[in-house]
Amino acid sequence: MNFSVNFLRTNPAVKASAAFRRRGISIRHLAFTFAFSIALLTLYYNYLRHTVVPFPADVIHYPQETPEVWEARALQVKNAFLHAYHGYERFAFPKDELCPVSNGSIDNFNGWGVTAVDSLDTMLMMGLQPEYDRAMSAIHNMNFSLPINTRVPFFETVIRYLGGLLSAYAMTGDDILRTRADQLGTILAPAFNTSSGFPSFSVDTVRGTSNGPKFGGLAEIASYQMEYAYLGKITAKKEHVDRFTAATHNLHNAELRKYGGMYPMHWDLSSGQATDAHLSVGAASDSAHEYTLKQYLMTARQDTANLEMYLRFTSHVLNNLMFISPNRHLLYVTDSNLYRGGIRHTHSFEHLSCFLPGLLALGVHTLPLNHLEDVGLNFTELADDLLPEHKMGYEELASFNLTDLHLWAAEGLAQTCYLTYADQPTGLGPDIISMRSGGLYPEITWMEAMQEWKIKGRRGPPPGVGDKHPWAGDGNNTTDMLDREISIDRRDYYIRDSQYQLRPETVESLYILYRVTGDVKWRHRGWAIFQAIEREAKTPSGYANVKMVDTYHPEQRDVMPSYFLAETLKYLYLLFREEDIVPLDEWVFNTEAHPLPVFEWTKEEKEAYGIP
Ligand code: DMJ
Repeated sequence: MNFSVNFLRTNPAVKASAAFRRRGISIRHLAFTFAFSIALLTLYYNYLRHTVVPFPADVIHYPQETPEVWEARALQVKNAFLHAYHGYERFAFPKDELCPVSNGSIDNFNGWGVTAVDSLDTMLMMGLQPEYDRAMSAIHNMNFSLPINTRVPFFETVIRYLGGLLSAYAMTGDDILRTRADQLGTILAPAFNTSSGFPSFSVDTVRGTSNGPKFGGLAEIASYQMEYAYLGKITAKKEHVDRFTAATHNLHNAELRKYGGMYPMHWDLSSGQATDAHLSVGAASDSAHEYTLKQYLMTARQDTANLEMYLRFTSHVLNNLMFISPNRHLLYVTDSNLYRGGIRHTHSFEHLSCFLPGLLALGVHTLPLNHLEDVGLNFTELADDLLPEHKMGYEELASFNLTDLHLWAAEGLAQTCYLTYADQPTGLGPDIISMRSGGLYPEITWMEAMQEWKIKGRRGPPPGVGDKHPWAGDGNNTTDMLDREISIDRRDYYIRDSQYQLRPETVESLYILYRVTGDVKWRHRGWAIFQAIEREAKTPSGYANVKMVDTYHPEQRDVMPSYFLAETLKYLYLLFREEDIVPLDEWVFNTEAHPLPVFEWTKEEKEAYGIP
């Protein structure tokens, strides 16, 4: 009893309640005040906050270096390539990839020496004749033999090997490269033995049979059109041409009404229709979207079906998958999926998605986005067979100058890709981050912010586009967990996968943006990334994936993917070269950075192959 009395006397809640009562404040008053505050907060976060916030830019000075400085930087990239390739030759060739920490090797892509084949055109661009000649002697002896029951992954083999052979052929006209490409394209063809004509995951090249699940990821079933089209062109073989025309036909006729005109991630290889509603430009989807524009450009802008697909996919992304982060107003692209009858966004932002800004910039450079009637299209009519909300989205996009809009999207996204590197103590970018959005944080789509920016008189740069400094209060040098959490919170994202995998997508976009805009800031950002690679990823024999980019002195992983030589170093080299040695109007990069030449089908070819 005594205990209860004492408890009531000393309990702070009871004391506070008595004090309130003495002042004439009832529980109802308190409840009302509480509810009113919650309502105000909700209003603030969901409406006022993003209607009153402007989207200011930081003032950042990018020095105008002399051409000699940039050429010297290109030379440093060439030396990095030589370091990596010589390490591969010394410790791994003729196996697929070098293990750059242990000086071992690994056969992870059929064991045909993928690093050598993937590197051919980079060597040609860099003028590395001795290395090229040594690689070519292996290609002369290559017969693609394998033990029975080996599964050859179709997608990776096409983009790395076939793309590498075709690109080197385009640059040299050397017949042996065409012969090897033809042989490879032919032994991979059983992959197409599905009812839909979309390729299966892998091929047993000895038995001539296809393998793999009944369902395929979008990127894997729809990223070979460029390679097979060019292979058909240079071999004059209808069977190769048929592969890419079937893909275009399948994709163009797929039922996309409920997906807003964008291709979802998973497909049934029998019916040729999508099996989920997961919309993404990241892993398992990326290059299929990329090939819509690139196939159109490579075949001299004749293939309107691919142009339509590109415009539908980018329109859906601009309207529905791009968001602005709450504090720093970072522009990013994420995924959506159906969840309990509604649409949910993950707010993940993948390094793999960082190809998108480059693709958008390439579209700006090559397409008459504001005069699509010149290429026989009407922009808003592209949404005629979509749902009314999607049609409205097209009309909103059309209320802007489309060229400006696509370029702003490209610039804002590329800046965020770069900042995910610059924000880290290593200067290297994580593989996946999660943006703060939803819940207490407002979920602001980019187009909502753009409409508001327009209504308010277009003051300052468009949302997410103005220059931004890297995150200074990175919280990494504090052991106080709360400080760290607060800092990360204000940074607007946390890191979900902290590995830097030597991937190319960010520097690829920096390179294309530099060529399209001529703005040196893209070069400076690329230079910062190259220096970080030299500092953190270099090993005595090559370059290695880096484990935790958000820590000081991270460990390295014993992996050097062939795409580091085929793509990452190539794009950095091209970014710093003064001379534009791969003009974007004459060459189109496949998804593994192998440039293929723009070509036109002749009248006879069109008739023979049934190309419209
Ligand atoms: C590369 O092999 C290709 O760019 C592919 O399309 C996806 N990503 C890897 C590198 O990140």
